[in-house]
Amino acid sequence: MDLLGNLSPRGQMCFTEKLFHPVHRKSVKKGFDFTLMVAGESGLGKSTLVNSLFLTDLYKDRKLLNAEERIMQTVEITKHTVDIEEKGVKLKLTIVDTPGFGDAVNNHECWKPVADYIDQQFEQYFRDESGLNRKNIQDNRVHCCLYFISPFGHGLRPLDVEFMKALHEKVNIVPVLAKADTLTPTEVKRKKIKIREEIEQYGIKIYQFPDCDSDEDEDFKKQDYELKESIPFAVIGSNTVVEAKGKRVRGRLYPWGIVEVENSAHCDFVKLRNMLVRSHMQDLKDVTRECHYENYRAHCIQSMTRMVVKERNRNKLTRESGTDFPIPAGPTGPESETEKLIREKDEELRRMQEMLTRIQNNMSSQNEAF
Ligand SMILES: Nc1nc2c(ncn2[C@@H]2O[C@H](COP(=O)(O)OP(=O)(O)O)[C@@H](O)[C@H]2O)c(=O)[nH]1
Ligand SMILES: [Mg+2]
Repeated sequence: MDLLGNLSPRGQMCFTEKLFHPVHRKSVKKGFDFTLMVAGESGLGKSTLVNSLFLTDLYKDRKLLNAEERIMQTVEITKHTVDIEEKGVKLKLTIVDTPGFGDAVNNHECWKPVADYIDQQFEQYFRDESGLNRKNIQDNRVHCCLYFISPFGHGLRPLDVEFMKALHEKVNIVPVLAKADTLTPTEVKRKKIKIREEIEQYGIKIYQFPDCDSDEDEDFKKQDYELKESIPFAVIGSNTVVEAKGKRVRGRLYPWGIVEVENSAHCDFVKLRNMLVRSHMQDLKDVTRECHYENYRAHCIQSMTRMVVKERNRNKLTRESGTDFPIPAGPTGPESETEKLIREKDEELRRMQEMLTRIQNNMSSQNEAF
């Protein structure tokens, strides 16, 4: 069920099997990597929540923006890494924050920098994977994106729909209902139902928890059902420790009482944390690799192949018609702008062809190994 448990949500190797698998034995020793992104409107408590989730002050050096900067601001992406330990297993967690979204007057395509960031990580991985040194690849692919929904609206806002739809094919989206302490339990319940209905209605593909087997015990089935019904997870964040019933807890102190972040009667914080770093971390990584990254890779290979074929045909045609370009810069004069462009294009084409050959070789050697 957890990082050291035996549950295999999508029917892959269970964890103990993985422990004896050479690759995974190495992972346990070395630790795991996981990249979590937070996105959503500014001021909904994203930075506070990631701090609460991993108990470190990631943002102690942050500077406040002046009015002018707020208006001009585009999405600014920051990355932090924390090392945490779950039952003796090391986890290197990278958090990608998208602080400014929704702050600017013009929010047109405000999801674009976030989508580009995710693509850039895929691109880097794709280059490394098809390159010569494939042994020590740094995996910066984003495994999960917590999308913050405002508790003050009536369900999803148009920007939420646009944002999630722009990302849902690239990353595992887990929606959260922000600042749940501003809502009564009945309101939380109603909002969750409405948001789930709207997600369905607008065709947003959020991360799907894998179904549990029919032969699982009743307790486990109940937990699984409750997890699915928690979507969007109602969360509360706090960076302060307060005293509640003689115990020091992470919470928010109000004139009428204390809201405890880690009290499951107050919000879904613990459920979310367990889901992320225990029960579903491996599945989130598997879906990233098998679905989102695979889509990206297939798309890349397709467009590269198309370009190579097109270029080959063009070269064939020019050769046949005998109107070949005088490409190389001769010793007689400097290279013209057009010649430079053609040369650069040819070089890129050559690199792509090499990359395609390497990918094909890798694929055939992998196939032979099985
Ligand atoms: N009521 C309430 N306020 C919160 C919560 N989390 C954060 N805040 C407050 O909301 C403000 C914005 O928080 P911040 O984490 O900077 O939001 P971000 O812009 O989404 O990163 C701060 O004043 C926080 O103290 C919460 O769960 N409930
Ligand atoms: Mg922030």
